This record gives sequence, structure tokens and C-alpha cells, in this order.
Amino acid sequence: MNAWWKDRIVYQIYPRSFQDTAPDGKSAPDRGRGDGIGDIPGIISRLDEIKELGAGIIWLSPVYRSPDADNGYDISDYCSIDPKFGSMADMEKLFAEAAKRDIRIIMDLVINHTSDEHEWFQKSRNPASPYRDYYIWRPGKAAPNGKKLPPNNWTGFFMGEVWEYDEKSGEYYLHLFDKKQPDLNYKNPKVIGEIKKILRFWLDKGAAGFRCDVINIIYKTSLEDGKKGTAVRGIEHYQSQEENHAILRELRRDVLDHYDCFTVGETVMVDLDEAKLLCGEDRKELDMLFYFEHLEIDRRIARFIPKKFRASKLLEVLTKWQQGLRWNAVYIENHDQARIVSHFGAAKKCASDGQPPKYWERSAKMLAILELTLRGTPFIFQGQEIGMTNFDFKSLDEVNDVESHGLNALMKRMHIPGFLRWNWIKVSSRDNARTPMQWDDSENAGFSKAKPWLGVNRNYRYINYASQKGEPSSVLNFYKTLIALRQKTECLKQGEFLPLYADNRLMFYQRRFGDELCTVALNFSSRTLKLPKKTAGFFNGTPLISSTGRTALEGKILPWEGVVVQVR
Ligand code: TEU
Repeated sequence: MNAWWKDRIVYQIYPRSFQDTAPDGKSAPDRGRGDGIGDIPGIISRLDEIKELGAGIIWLSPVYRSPDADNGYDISDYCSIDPKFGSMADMEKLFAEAAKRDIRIIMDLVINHTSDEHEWFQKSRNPASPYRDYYIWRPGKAAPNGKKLPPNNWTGFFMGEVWEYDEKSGEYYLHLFDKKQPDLNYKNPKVIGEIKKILRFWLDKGAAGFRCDVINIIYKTSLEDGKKGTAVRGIEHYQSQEENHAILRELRRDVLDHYDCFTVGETVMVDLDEAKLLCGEDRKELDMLFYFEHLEIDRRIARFIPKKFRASKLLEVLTKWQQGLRWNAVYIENHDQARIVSHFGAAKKCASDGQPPKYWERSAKMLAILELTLRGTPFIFQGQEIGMTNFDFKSLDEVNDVESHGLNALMKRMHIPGFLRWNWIKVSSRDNARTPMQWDDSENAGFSKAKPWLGVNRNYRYINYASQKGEPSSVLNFYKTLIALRQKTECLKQGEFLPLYADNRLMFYQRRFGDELCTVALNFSSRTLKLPKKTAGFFNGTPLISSTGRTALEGKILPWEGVVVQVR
């Protein structure tokens, strides 16, 4: 039917939280085993689990050398593996072992910025160096009182400054994220040349493509002051610039098109018009992209402040994207987002001993139905398949995420009271998704024998892979069944998306492919609800799967029920 990457399920691994392995006594001591940080041998040891789930592609969050100001999204060497994750030999083995299981691997391409510890940046600090132009250096402005001011008024993605003064070179450099993540200068063709080398390096090693970090903001057209009142001030000077599009086409023409690979772009603040340009078939820029709008329907200011959830809003946003793009990258979790059962689902809170609330399991299955009945390539984030929940942090000391600390500092400057700051951080912290994978009920959830780099969620005795593996009605086995169902049902994979009905709690849609027609019904509430009369006709058929196990609807939908009915 389709390109191979339209026909497979992607599993995202956040390596530092996936699986740490015990030292084997043979490996060099710096191979990162048994240190409380996941590693590549750990990933290899879990490939069978990924295969059994039904995934055919792995997206690997960064494993490159990095000082970890932003957990690997600050890269100091694109062509080497950080010793905490293992060695290049381990990585080559991972490619080979995955290939044996017909699993392909895509790498995380983080090229808006490097680490400040990257050799290019270190050299760039010398104004006379040929590397000076790899980054964006500018003299500051002088205030009337003679004080030095940054070159413009932009604000950053981590809620702080975007200009850092460097004593050594007497100028400021631009960093849209942390100060340890200086932005590359894409007006310099040499930088683009370097990126091409990096792409070829990984494609030649066996990578099947790239997830491209913040790929629509890499080209800065001008450094003029930004409009006041925008959340990220200055963004109009660098979001989706014409030259940004041109660079993507150039990378594709000169490198990517010569390999059997695909790209999925992470595109910041993207809207549908921009997305159509980035993913237009005739334009050859990206194959798919991640947008954010569906996860922000119950949030204010991107994803920081909660507001009421409405299923009708969710359906509206999904319809726009499902119908607006030829092919979607479908996701409801990743390493930057809250866990979906704690966000759209019924597990907002667990008991103090970690026991999940009543409808935790059923809502996890209902949300699985949501993701796996949308048109596009589904991306499942590690732990999602067992219904992992948000982290039960007790204080800011337990939070590692650089963004959460930035947010806290900003809110403090705005005199927002402590309890509100803490509530919003708990909801929005990216660490919610980053706690160690809960493999079993042994110490540290079977993730590591050593103290994990980030706390293990207290609920690991209730929610873990091992206990779900043998339990036919578990979330894990539901995911397996549902994935298998999707893979053999063309209508669910590639059928067109037709919205049917939604209110605050209910959402119905259909998928249609040739003669096949399926109806999906989802209840985002703890109430039993009647099927609205006018929708009754949509459910004449055989339920294929349901989060409650029911096989007939009888005019009602149970709390947190999700169901797929084959109409024809
Ligand atoms: O994220 C880009 C991004 O803009 C947001 O997701 C941001 O981190 C935040 O969530 C906005 O509210 C990507 C990576 O996925 C993220 O982990 C990195 O920190 C970031 O780029 C910088 O490389």
C-alpha cells in the first residue's frame, strides 16, 4: 500500500530512563552500565518486548555525547555515543539486533543548537576563528547609563534570556533554549555542509531516518526586536522562514533522497498552513510532523496552566489536522508531555501508596483506542503501553527538568505564590514522562540496581510491565491486541477521518476506506452516558474491540469506555 513508514508503529525510547544494565565485569568501566542511567545494552535486552508489542520502528531520543544541560538535547559530538549510554560498538549492535527483528531505528536530529561544549562552539569563542560564524554572535547595545544590554528583546523557550555574554570574545551569543545550547547560524553554508555529513554518517550506519528537533525555527532571518505580547518574543523573525523551507529541501535533495529513510519534524507552534508547506508532497521537505494543538486544548500558555477539558474541542482540533494533512504523525505522549492517563484520562492522582484510581486502567485503554484509530503513523512513548502515570513529585528538589526550573524562576519574578507555582509545575513538568520505565515490582522497578538518575514513580508495584505481561486483561495486552487489529484493518490505518458527534465528554468519529466503515466512540468521563438518539445508526455493526470488554452497546456508553464498531 504505502511507504513502509506509513505501515508501521513507532516506539519512542528515552534511553536514560528505559533500562540500565548490570556491569558484566568485561566491559570497560566507562561503558555506563549499572549507574542508574539507562544504556544501549539495556535497549538491546528489551527489543523482544518492543517487537511483541507490534512496533516496527524505534525513535531513539539522543544518545550522543552531551553534558546533559537538557538531557542530551545539547550535543557536544554528533558522531559519538556518550559513555553513559555505551559505545559505538553497542550502537552498531543495536542496529544489527533491531534489524534481525525487522525493527528500524530513527535518530533524534538536534540541529537548531549544539552544546556550548561542542568543539565548534569552543573554537567559535575566538572572534578570529573560522568557526566564529557557525553561531550567532553580536555586540550588545549600550544603555544610556553605559550599561551593556543584549542585542534584542527576544525571550526564550525555557522562560529565560536568549543572549549570553561571553567574556572571552566580548560579544553575546544567541540561545533560544538553555544558555548551554547556543543556536547554530544557518546563514552560513558551512553549517549546512556539516549537517549533511552528520546525516550521512548515521544513515550509513543504518539509521532509517530522523526525528528533527524544533526543525521549523532553525533559520533566523533577522535579529530585530520582537513584537511585544507574544509568549516567545521574537519568534516572527525565525518561525518557518522561507530559507528554513529551502534548507529542508536541500537536505532532502542532497542527502535524504539517496537513502531509504523518512523524517518526522518536531515543529514548534506550527499551524495547519505552515504544516502544509512543510509536508507538501510536491515540496519535499518533511514526511510527517508533530504538532501540539491537540495536547493543548485543556491548557493555557502552551501547556503550563490547566483549563477545562472538552471532548468537542479535541474532536475539532483532531478533525482539522486529520483532514488537513495527507498523513499525520499521531502521538499523545512523548518525553516533553504529561502522561496521557493523567492528562486526558482518569489517573489524575494515585493513592499515597501508589494505588491508581478506579478507572485508571480503562481510561488507559480508551486512550489507546483514540491514538490507534487515527489516520497516520502512531508514535507510542515508552511506558504508555502500560499506562504509566505522571510522577508523584513531592518537591522541586525531585525535579530535574531545566524547563520546570526556568518556569519556576519566571513565576517567582512575577510574584506568583508558591502553591500555584508548584501546582502548575506538577502538571506541566517534562519529568512526568521521564521517570524510569516500570519493568517489574523489584527495587527501582527493575530499571536499575543503582539509584536511578530520576525518581521512580511510587506506583511501580501496581503499574509494571511484568505483572501486565501475564494478565490477559492488562493495558499492555490491550495495546498488543489493538495494534494487531489496526495492522490488519486497512480502514483504521489509512481510511479517511469523518467526525460524527461530540460534547463535553463524548466523542464519536468514523473511518472509511473503500467499502469498509468503522465507528469509534470514546467516553472521557466517569459517568455512564446514553448514546444520543441521532447517533444510534452509526453503531449498527459488530464491536471489534472495547476498553470494557463489552460486545454490545445497548444504547449506552460506560465510564471511560472506548469502542470500535465495524459498520461495514
Ligand atoms: O522540544 C521543543 C520545544 O519547543 C518544546 O517541546 C519545549 O521543550 C517545551 O516543551 C515547550 O513548552 C524539543 C525537545 O523535544 C526537547 O526535549 C528539548 O528540550 C528542546 O527541543 C530543545 O532541544
